[in-house]
Amino acid sequence: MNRFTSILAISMSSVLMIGCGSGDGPDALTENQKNLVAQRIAPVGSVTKASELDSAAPVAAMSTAVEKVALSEGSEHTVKMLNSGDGGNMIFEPAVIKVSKGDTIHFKAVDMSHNSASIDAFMPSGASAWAGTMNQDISVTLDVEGVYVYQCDPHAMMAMIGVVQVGEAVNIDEVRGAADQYKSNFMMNADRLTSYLAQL
Ligand SMILES: [Cu+2]
Repeated sequence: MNRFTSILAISMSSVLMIGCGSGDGPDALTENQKNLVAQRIAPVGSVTKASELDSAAPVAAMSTAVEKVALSEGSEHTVKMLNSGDGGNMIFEPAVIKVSKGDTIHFKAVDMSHNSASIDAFMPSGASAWAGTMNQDISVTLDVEGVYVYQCDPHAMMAMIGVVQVGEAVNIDEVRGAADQYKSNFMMNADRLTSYLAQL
């Protein structure tokens, strides 16, 4: 802006000098006239470069994009198995849930052709696996703290998966590491697991 202003000032004053055409040198303008000129060529407002506009906005948007899931009240929680939900097709709802140690999750077979099954790579050590029967509800009590990722077996390739955090996310690093590999199994909704984990 300083540079811009001085270039403008120089070019404006040369024009004025030429325009006066008196040839009398610097004394051609009175003090009052010089002040008037100075006021006229003073820049109005401020200049923002396009490059400055580009850099700031997207960073701010990204940092607020992910909404974290809050701890669910009570000790019993329901997760629906759906053909279609708010988050897409072939989906658990809610797909991400935070509960307390010892809580029970009831997986409800609202729509047909789904189940809920734990995945060995996505459980805290010492936790028990589960594998629900197709088209049937299953209740799972989670006594070991950590992050669990489970799936619907027939729709695993469509990323019909869900995430439960029990207590503290003690195994989150292992889960994130395994998720990077596991994503390659998904033929559809490939970013679901990453976005679910980001909500913890
Ligand atoms: Cu399914």
